[in-house]
Amino acid sequence: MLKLYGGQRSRASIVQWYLEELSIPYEFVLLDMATGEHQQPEYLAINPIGKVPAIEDGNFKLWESGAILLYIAEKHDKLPNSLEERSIWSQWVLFANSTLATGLFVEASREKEAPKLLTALEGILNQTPYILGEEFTVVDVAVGSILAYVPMMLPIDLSPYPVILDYIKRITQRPAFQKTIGKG
Ligand SMILES: N[C@@H](CCC(=O)N[C@@H](CS)C(=O)NCC(=O)O)C(=O)O
Repeated sequence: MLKLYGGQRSRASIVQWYLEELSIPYEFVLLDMATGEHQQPEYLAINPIGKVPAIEDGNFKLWESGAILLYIAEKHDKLPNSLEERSIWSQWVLFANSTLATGLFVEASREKEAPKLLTALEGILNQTPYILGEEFTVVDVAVGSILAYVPMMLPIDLSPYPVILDYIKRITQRPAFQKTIGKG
């Protein structure tokens, strides 16, 4: 069975959300990050960078939540066939984990970056219910998790972005979200 390594309230919940969406059986290996279990040789053999999440799928090891999301999507035939379409999906997952997460979470750049990023996403989500169109995809797990963290933990006023607020409401009501990130 796939093993997902994470800490309490960590980004492992993003991967866990997607595993629950696809009803994939997994074992959640909870590391005691407060005592530095993620820095111990046993875990560094899985992720030498010493961060969570990481997975073990048989003998295969993988870390970085975005890479793990795309691996799970591909393994379960959820990615589109054409190179161009698949690249658009990667674009969004990378955007979520780099540009969006940095722009919202890093305090020093938040004031400058957050309005630009949120205004762009407000426009995109005004066209369709999910990032890539009518259907919920792994891209919504990547982008949606970062957006859903905003009201949970960041001092960002989302009231100028009613479409984003509506999107957050839509994705956070999903049972798989409630069972994972939504559990707190
Ligand atoms: N970009 C990485 C971020 C991983 C990350 O920063 N994880 C945090 C927990 S949410 C961590 O392991 N922190 C422990 C540490 O830095 O010692 C991903 O999305 O997987």
